[in-house]
Amino acid sequence: MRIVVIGAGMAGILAGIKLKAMGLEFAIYEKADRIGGTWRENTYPGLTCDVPSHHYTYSFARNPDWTRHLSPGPEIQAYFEQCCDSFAIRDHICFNTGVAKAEWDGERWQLTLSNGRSDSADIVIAATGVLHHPALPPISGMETFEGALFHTARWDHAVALQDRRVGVIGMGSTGVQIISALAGVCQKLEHYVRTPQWIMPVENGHFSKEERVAFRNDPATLEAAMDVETYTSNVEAYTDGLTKPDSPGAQIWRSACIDNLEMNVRDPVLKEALRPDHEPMCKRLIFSPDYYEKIQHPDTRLVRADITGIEPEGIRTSDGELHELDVIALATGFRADQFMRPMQILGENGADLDTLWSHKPIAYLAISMPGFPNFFMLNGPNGPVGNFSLIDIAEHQWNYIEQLMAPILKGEKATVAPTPDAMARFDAERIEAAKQTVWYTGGCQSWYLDVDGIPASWPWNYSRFVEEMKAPKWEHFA
Ligand code: N01
Repeated sequence: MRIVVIGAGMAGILAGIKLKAMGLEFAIYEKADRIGGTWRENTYPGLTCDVPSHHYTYSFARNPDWTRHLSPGPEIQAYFEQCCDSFAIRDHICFNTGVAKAEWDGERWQLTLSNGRSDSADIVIAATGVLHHPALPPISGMETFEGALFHTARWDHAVALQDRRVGVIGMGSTGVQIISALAGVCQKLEHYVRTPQWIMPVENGHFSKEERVAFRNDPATLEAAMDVETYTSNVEAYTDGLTKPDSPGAQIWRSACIDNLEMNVRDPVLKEALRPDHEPMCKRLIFSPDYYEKIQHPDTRLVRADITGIEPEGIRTSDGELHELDVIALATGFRADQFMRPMQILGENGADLDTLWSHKPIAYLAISMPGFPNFFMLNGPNGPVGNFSLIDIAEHQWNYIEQLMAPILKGEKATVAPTPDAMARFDAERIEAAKQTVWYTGGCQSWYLDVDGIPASWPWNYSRFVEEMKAPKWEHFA
């Protein structure tokens, strides 16, 4: 039995660690020259995980050394590097090797690699991530800009920012973190915001040296500091708020965002310019300790006028103003419907996943597809992607995938894939539930919405997800 994992980001590393512990033969193919996925590709100033540090770690590899309550990106990258070494999976990773094609030949998966070589596997685990194809805005004249222009996931660190005129387009979590980091650093910092977002206040203090020593010497201290019970009940309350927008829990989150704006933006004109016109949590909630403070920095300016084009000297807005700039950062998000594409994946009878997903991607419980035997996804389509730890989500999914793999590994079943009927019924139920969520009812556009305007995220609460992941319903599989 040979297993191939595609991608060496957070989820692929998890798969590698688990497969190693199971004593199985496996390879991880990684298109880049380093592990890390999103934490490798995003290096923008201010990059921070908005999930509390100690909860954004594998449950079996706690890290006493996080320096802050919310970890900076480079620390997270270093953590994953460290995990690869301490669990000895680096030798299993083939770097600079993408999977161009995976084809089911009736018995096994035949893989064509980007370097022209081939491989085969009994089981394929796709751990290719969700947000990795930058969405470039259709703004005219971008190619004419004489300064530096790049997407935030392709940050050009050769470009100096100090004493320069910098424009950041977009107010998602990325744009907000960049404004927080660059306010007061640049000569002029402009934030171009088409749709203001709600901001949840959060503290981001440092762990003292003493705390970190205590965490290292006594794991019980670390577990106590994590307070898993409270964290889990917060996640539950949060997902309840998303899925039942009228619930008292949702009201608490809503009020916290509204109070944050009311209390922390002094100028009434700026306050109104920053006031969203949709429900809090409709777009993925932004957590920030200081965005409102930083947007009020004397050298920082909010620009709400629409962008009409980019010119050699800068950005032109609908009020006719030309904003002269040296650097433009596109914090314009990602194409969330891409998953492992452009990889070609051919299942039973030559069925092409790209064709099946040409309207929009679907998957049974976000993990598997009918007609694609022994092919399992971590963080696949319509799974839980929200303001909670994707590591925790991937661990639950792995627990489920391990159970799907068991009969194959034992030779009890040659293949495992969901039935078309289970897929269809799951997706119909999912879509109905998605229409009750605040992502749908809250009156906003966001990357959660698919091409039909249906939220492409787990539409039930956290405990339902945990329950579903406990064990496969075998009657849904062939
Ligand atoms: O992207 P986004 P992001 N003209 O899609 C604007 C994760 N993440 O990179 O709302 C002008 O949220 C767009 O405007 P509008 C997290 O899951 C996690 O910030 O469409 N503006 C919006 O303001 C997050 O949700 C962390 O009107 C244009 C922005 O660009 C996800 O990544 C940190 C435009 C895009 O916001 C994506 O966040 C960072 C145009 N033509 C990110 N096109 C953590 O801390 C787009 N926009 C874990």
